[in-house]
Amino acid sequence: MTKCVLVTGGAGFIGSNFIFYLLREHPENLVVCVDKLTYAGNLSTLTPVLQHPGFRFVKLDICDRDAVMKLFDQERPEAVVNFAAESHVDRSIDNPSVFLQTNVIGTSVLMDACRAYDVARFHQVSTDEVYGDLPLDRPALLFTEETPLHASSAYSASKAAADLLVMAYHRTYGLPVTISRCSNNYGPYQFPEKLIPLMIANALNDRPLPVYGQGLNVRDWLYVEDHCRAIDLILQKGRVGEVYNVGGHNEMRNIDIVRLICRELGKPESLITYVTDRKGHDLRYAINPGKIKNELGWQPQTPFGEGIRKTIQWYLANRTWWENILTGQYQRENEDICRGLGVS
Ligand code: NAD
Ligand code: TDX
Repeated sequence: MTKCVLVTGGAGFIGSNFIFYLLREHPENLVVCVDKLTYAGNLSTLTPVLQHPGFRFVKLDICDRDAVMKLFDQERPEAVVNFAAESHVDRSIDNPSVFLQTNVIGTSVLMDACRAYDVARFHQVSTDEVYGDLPLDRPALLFTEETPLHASSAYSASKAAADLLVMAYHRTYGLPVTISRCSNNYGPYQFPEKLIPLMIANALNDRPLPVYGQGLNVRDWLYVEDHCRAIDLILQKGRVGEVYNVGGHNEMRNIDIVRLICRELGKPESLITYVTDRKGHDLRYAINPGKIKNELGWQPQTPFGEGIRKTIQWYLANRTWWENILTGQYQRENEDICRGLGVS
């Protein structure tokens, strides 16, 4: 029987990778992608599936209550996976309010619709950033699901607020929810404002590589497809009302990532430019993925060395994709594709 899965934020980085994953692994599903097409939404990413019979695109703001209710009435989804968010920490430092609107209010609107239409599962795609940061000099310390929420930026505070709301809807209304908190993702289709694609794009254009502070901050990197598989497993087998941390024990200092990108691209390290540090910059993130491993049998499948080479190759082979972002052409293409689909 066809199962309708509503995926929000599917024109973004992880959401689009998740849609490809779902259509490949569960061809029986109908996937409805809901996206507002903010600056981070790129419909050209979804070109390979736009004509797929099991796929439909809807341009919609998850904060628009009437439109969300109408869509749920039409589609009657069985599961909702919420990727839609403002996702860039630096932007949240400049302008927190849109983060609160989409990440908190948008999540509550979606959950109200899930309640009204008896959706069997609401999955919230959260982040390890809700736990705050870890010190650099205590490598044995890792985030577990019991680590207290302790957000540092407006981005992570808005994601933490959303997580609290999700658990409150579960307790108060019995909404069948799950939450995943993943570490930093990398891979194809990541917007070139985030560390890895920004450094690849700048290096290929022989532009400076802006490293914040001394580049000693540590992130725990996971190939995007491993994250997609974790979410799918949680949807299939995860326990309702539970949080699952997702991460691959792959901690790297920013400077080492940037140096590796220079090496792989044959570019000089003299491109590296140390710039003013991010305000409130989290020192280190590191996930203990024991729960998802023990309960659901999840393990990352792509070692970092392989994933970063695949990612660099992808950016080399898909230069038009990211150059259209740098020139702004992708937003005109979004309008053209919407017109072609009859979507306003
Ligand atoms: P992204 O910025 O690439 O994509 C976000 C998508 O959401 C875009 O397509 C955008 O148009 C859409 N969107 C934004 N506001 C919307 C709204 N009001 N209504 C409908 N659509 C809207 O983000 P990403 O990196 O793919 O992250 C996806 C999710 O995963 C986010 O919730 C983020 O917090 C979480 N996450 C990301 C990472 C990471 O490393 N990128 C790690 C852990 C968790
Ligand atoms: O130009 C840069 N120079 C630099 O040194 C950029 C963009 C980043 N950095 C540093 C800041 C961080 O220490 O690199 C690290 C990674 O930065 P981002 O790519 O902006 O990611 P981060 O802030 O760690 O947050 C990411 O992971 C968790 C995602 O953007 C979030 O959406 C996710 O929740």
